[in-house]
Amino acid sequence: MRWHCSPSYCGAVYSNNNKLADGCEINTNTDNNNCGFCGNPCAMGSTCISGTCVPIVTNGDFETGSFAGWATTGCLTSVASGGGAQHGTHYVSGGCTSNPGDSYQQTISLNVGQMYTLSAWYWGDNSAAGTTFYVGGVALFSSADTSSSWVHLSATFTATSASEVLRFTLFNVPSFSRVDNIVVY
Ligand SMILES: [Ca+2]
Repeated sequence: MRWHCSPSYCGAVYSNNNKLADGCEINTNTDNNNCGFCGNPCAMGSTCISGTCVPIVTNGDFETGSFAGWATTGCLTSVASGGGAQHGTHYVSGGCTSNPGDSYQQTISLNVGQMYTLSAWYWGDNSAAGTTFYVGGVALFSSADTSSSWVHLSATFTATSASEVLRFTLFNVPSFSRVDNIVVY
């Protein structure tokens, strides 16, 4: 089967005509490689929702220098800047000393049934530190690394709702853990 995404061949905008035999089954409302129209790919970190490429995570790199887009609860929490970032110049610096520690969350829009990857970077040190990332209340990955270096964490998941809560927790005894560069793609 050869898959087509040609308006002249399949019809304008929505190229899924539900006729499997002709191969015009690309849904330009949700296809990340053909978003809105054929041959229009979404950049990494954005997804095709109703034919428009939209960023999935708001301020996932914390380069606003603030928690814009995130709801936070916790103890000693800030967006730090300087050479300690994994990407750019800003990152989360969280210092709750009790496990699981600070909590950060936002609601993200997804296409139901589509597989996504959650990618994030974590940095911990001292006697005990850790992070856990959740989508829709399900823990996707954790780390208790204390090596004082950036660790890359990632996992795939399939969206079961068009609107899911992305959340992570962070603690460190007795200092600060870091998180940076959170991307869903
Ligand atoms: Ca950053």
